[in-house]
Amino acid sequence: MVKLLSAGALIFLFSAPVLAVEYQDHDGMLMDHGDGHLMDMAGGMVMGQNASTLPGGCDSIAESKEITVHAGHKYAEKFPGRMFAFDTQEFNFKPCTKLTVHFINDDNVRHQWMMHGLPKYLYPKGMFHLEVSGPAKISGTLILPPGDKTYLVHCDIAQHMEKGMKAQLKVGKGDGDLPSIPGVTAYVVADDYKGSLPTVMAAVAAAAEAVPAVVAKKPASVEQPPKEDSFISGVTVIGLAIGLVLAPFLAKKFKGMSASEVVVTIFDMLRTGIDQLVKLLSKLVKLVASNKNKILPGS
Ligand SMILES: [Cu+2]
Repeated sequence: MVKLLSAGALIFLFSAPVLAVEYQDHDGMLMDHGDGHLMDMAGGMVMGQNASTLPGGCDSIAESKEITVHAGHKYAEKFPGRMFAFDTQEFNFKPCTKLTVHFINDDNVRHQWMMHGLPKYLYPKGMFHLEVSGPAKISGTLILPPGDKTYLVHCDIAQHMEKGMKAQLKVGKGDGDLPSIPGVTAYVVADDYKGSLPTVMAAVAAAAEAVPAVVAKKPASVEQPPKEDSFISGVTVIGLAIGLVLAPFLAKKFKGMSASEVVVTIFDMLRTGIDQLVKLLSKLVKLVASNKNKILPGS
């Protein structure tokens, strides 16, 4: 019983660190480099931080809001074909809102919460930007401009936006919707889900069956009486066997032909065989390529 208990305690002790994800908290570690640019040595970064300067057209801060946004692979699972996502794809705030974003990166790679289109006199390059290598938390504050406008929020790490890490933030009523926001607007480049996995597998199996039949024609053309060859590989044996089987058929076909006619016929058959093989293979490649997304889980 004591053994059992201690074993249980050991399992618990060893599993606890695995179960609990340690998030590195960058708030309080950041150094202010001026112009709203904060950084730390652990790779946390805030750009466009602005907690006090009112954008032109705002008489006062309309309201103060705090949001927590998660970023990670697991949030993309509900969007077929996507790899990364935020846990929220659409945000809406009143003009002149003071917004604090707590950004939590759940992945073990780098992610960003990058907002574009802000007034450049207040936000360098028109951006407000949180960035951190996960798993980690980082926070930043900005004051949203007045007016109805839709802002793009994305992760700018190569291919992360294209793979789904994209959202829109509407100030006021916004000014329309952005394309390819997962779950919100249609993808600009839509994935092809017409074929199902069983169809693809059946096609692959059929093609695989057809290929050896075509290949078999090649040994037929080099059909020769068995040679006194000391080196007999498996391929040689198979080739000879096929040749022997096809010999009567070829003998009939070549009956009455001159030697040159036989050679021409053999080359013709070879060419047809290779042509068919190439056609089949390209068909197979096209089929597999156009349906490769189907093999992803959850689709
Ligand atoms: Cu990312």
